[in-house]
Amino acid sequence: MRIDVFTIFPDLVEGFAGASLLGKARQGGLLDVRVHDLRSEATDPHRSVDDSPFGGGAGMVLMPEPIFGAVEKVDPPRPLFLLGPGGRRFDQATARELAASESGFSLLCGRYEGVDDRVRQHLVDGELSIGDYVLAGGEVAAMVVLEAVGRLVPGVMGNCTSAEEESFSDGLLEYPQYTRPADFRGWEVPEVLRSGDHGKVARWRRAMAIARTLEHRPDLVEARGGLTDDEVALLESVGLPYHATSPRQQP
Ligand code: JCQ
Repeated sequence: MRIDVFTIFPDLVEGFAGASLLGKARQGGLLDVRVHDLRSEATDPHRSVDDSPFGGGAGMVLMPEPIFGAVEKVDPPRPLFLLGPGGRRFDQATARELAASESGFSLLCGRYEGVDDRVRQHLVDGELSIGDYVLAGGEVAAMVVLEAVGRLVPGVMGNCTSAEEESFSDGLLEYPQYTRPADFRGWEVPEVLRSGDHGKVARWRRAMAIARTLEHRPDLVEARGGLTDDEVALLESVGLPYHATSPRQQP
């Protein structure tokens, strides 16, 4: 899968894409991440990428020429997304969609007080936001998208099952994990995990995932339509209380 990134900080994004999981996926030929420097397409001697806003006001705006120039030079895979706080929320479902795309996609990192609106109107296909906060630039957001999508591309994760089993794959938080030692400073690993009873372990983990999600992220339980009767029964069977909010349609 090819992913092109347009930025005024190519070294930052390049360093990230070359390290760890993404770097290995790239070396293995599974991911083709191409980082492009917007400044290299600046048209003036000072290689400017920003200018003051028409109509006045504080700060700077990313100019259209370097952006159109950089994008048109390489004809990147589309859709091309602008990263900024005004975009559609990037979540795990979006990551899954993007990871499933054959031809890939591209990311444009916004910056300063904004981007000349002609970029939004005539160049990009959509806008993505990683959350309701304002960053100095879209680079960190682009790296979030790269990592969340990259790890879902088939073959990228070493352990093929773990991406699937993990948090959010069925709308629940993860169950508690433990490793050695069995007793750390007097805090013991739950007995069930050392019992060797795989069925019992699986039920306990499922119950804990449900209980944790109810406790910390009731919005996620709501989003999947509440709990099934079986899930409520499972919670009760391991001695975890359940206070119903709204009933769920039985599958
Ligand atoms: C991304 N959530 C927040 C900052 C303007 C498009 O124009 C701008 C882009 C940025 C950088 O992105 C974010 C962001 N997701 O701030 C200002």
